[in-house]
Amino acid sequence: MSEVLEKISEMLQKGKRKDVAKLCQQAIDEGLEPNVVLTQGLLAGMDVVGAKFKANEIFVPQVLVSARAMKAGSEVLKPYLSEEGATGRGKIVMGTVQGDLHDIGKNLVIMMFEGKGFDVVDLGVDVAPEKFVQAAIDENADIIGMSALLTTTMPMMGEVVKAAEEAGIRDKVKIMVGGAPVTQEFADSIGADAYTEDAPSAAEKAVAFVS
Ligand code: B1M
Repeated sequence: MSEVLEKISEMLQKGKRKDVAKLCQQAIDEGLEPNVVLTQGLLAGMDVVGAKFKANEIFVPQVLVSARAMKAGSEVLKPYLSEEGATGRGKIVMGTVQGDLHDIGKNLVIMMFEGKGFDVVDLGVDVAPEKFVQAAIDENADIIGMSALLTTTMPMMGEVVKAAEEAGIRDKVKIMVGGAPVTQEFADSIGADAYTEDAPSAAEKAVAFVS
């Protein structure tokens, strides 16, 4: 692997926000693909952070500084991940489900949606089912996108599907779900229209829905 990618991963693990941002720009300037910088630099570092967190080798404060470094790096990559001139593809309301505060994946997915020319309304984290549905109505959205990182909050995705049915908008919006613990099987069980494993495939799927 390229040295700069290893360095990005390492600095992300250490939570060195400014270094991560600088190295991401350096990687781009060296001609590396933005997607490669994202997956093999930033996300590779975040994987290590996740494994250490699980093993109780690091704790919430360290994870938070790494999360901030991830954000700083993503911001640098954002313009390079966008497709030139892509606009007006459709509208997406997107958020992390109720009870869940993880937003790194959500933000990445939003970045990819925007890169494909979608207009995205970011509802933030800890979003109640009614809020997703009301926003979809108010914004006349084509798609509701949800992210969940906790096994305990995944069921809220099913509540959003139910709320959309009750509000009479289920046939007007596509519902997309994702996040580390979410699976295709789970998405099928709650009646979502799509599950995708990562942010780029979420954006591809969204394009397919509005095409
Ligand atoms: Co949390 N956390 N966390 N955490 N955290 C996990 C999720 C955990 C797996 C860690 C572990 O134990 N190994 C574990 C969950 C266990 C479980 O549910 N079974 C966990 C826990 C337990 C907790 C707390 C309860 C810890 C505590 O307080 N004791 C707490 C819960 C707070 C809450 O939400 N109520 C908590 C808190 C936190 C921090 C605040 C410290 C921080 C979040 C900071 C932030 O988001 N701003 C944090 C982090 C960073 C993690 C890990 C380490 C990394 C998550 C991440 O950002 N990954 C995580 C470990 C892990 O996942 N391996 C962990 C990178 C991100 C890009 O991936 O979000 O999966 P992800 O997104 C991917 C895909 O999933 C997909 O695209 C992205 C990549 O392309 N995707 C979609 C995401 N959304 C999509 C939507 C789509 C399509 C694709 O369509 C719409």
